[in-house]
Amino acid sequence: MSSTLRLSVLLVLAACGPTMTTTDAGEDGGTTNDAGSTDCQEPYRRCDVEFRFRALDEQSVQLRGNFAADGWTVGVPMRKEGNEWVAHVTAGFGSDIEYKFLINNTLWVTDPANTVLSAGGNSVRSNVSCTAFTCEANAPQAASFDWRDGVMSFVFVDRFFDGDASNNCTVAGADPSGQYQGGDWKGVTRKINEGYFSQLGVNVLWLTVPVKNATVGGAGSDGRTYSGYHGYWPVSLEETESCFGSKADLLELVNVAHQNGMQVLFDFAMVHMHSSAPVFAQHPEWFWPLAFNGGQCTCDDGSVCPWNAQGHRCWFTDYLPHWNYTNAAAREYSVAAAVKLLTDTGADGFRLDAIKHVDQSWLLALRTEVEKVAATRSPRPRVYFVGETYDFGNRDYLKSFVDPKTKLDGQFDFPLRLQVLESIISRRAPMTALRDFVASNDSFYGPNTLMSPWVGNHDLGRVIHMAEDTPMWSNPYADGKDRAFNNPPQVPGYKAPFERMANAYAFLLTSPGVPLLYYGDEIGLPGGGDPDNRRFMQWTGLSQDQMWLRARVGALGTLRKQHAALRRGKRALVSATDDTFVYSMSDGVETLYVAINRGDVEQTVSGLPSGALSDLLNMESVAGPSLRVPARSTRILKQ
Ligand SMILES: [Ca+2]
Repeated sequence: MSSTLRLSVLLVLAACGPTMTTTDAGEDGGTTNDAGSTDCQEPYRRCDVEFRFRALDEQSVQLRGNFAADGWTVGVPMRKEGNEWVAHVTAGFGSDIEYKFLINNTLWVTDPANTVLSAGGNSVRSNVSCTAFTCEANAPQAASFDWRDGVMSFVFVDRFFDGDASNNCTVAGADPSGQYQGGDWKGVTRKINEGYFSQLGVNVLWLTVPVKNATVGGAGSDGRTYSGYHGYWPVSLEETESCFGSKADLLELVNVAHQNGMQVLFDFAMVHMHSSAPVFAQHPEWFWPLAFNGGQCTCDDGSVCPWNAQGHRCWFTDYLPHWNYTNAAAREYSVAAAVKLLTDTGADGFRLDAIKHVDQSWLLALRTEVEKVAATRSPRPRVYFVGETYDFGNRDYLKSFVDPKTKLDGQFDFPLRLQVLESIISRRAPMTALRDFVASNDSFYGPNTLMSPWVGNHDLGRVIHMAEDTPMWSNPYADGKDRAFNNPPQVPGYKAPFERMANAYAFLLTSPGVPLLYYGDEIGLPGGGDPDNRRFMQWTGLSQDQMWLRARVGALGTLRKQHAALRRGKRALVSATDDTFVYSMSDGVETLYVAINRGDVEQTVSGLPSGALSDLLNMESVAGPSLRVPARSTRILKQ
């Protein structure tokens, strides 16, 4: 660049200070126990990044940026080498560095040798990479499973497949919908062997709680009697659930999963025990006193608050004593049991139920103890913890539990779920709203976090009904209870809801994180709220539309598996309208484009590369920069 042009750049930019970003300010210098180690997964690699600035007659030049917590305020002094100023910083693999040069402590300038600018006007180096690197402390080794590649299915064991009728349980008086229905670990193992999950691209199984539950009935809030088929009424943290088979059956499931390249997460219910649990009789002081008061609880500050508040000191109902983990002995007992469950079975992590209702000391202790075990394994694994914090709006609150080094790797992304539901499935918000949301959400939870994007789970009405021409529930938070027993919904008899579900999966399976498929949602399994949303899995008699959706989910899962950019890449926004959203996913090696039309008529989308494009999902040849996307469909495009 000529000095004349350089001068004009200086003049234009001289008045501009740095644009501070609200995103995470980066790592704090890479203090490591194993500094210099060169065997770790990409997200844990740290690269040396060099910056150069052509020297004229500056007295001093500093590099300022988001590469350190104080990078914008302190920065790094650059050293003069010949006719250039030079500085080095350390940055995480795959990170983006925003920066400016500060000249003579007065002039802020962007990098004249770099044309890439952030929206706020800083220079940007995207997707930092390197071949020589150091590893963060306690990093998972490269040969272990990279959780960025995970696609999760929530397998509701009792409701999935009955592989052994001899273990079936019955609880006297339970309503049929809340009764054990015979599904078991042998049934899951059989479906792994049959390739059911791999055909969907699923390689992570979240299994319902595997420990022994009470085999007595319990009153639900609706007055009906339920069994512990869901696993959330543990009586022992050491014994496994005999209604789901023997412990050997569980070990076999984990082994077969691993042989098939799959990971296993156990649901862990650490909020409470069932009141018939021996540990409650032996150590009543390990539990908060019963403070259930018509749904009211005693919160941390001593005030009365509802169960669903952020309190830790309330029983969910009067037969579920709530652990008091401020008691160290109680905490150590529960954490030790959780760790033993992993070490006994070889499972790969936990889905942590209702994490907001336990004292965070429990979570910190669990991470500490699990990492001690991980350090003894070769290759050292990443033990994945995904939490459930039932909050659709407060991302800061969800984030307060997330830190892969000390707490959760991620949470189910409730706020994103709301936006996917509103924009793609029930179509009450424009696609531009989804675009605006992901613009900040993709990096919101910080480096190395892995959230789980989803649309359906076991606490809400089946999502296929929100995709009907007229959504069954107008409230996006609806629990669907009004249709759980009264007039339970049937499978829709027309294709549009299945196409809208496929669009939602197209989004989820081309987004960062560990996407979740709730069992049965891949066939649009119908159902109202709990317990109707937990119907036994339908294996036969599927409609044409159900089979179409299952095949479509499988095609999307396969594309995600084949193209690292779709699972490990970064999203860039291309274009959006009320009905369409186009974005790219790029991992620095490959770029794919995802074009979603949620509307009921064909739409033309713009902003794509010019020339021939291959639609990998529909196996069609099309051409950019503008192209047509049929009603309620998605194209996944490659140049
Ligand atoms: Ca069975």
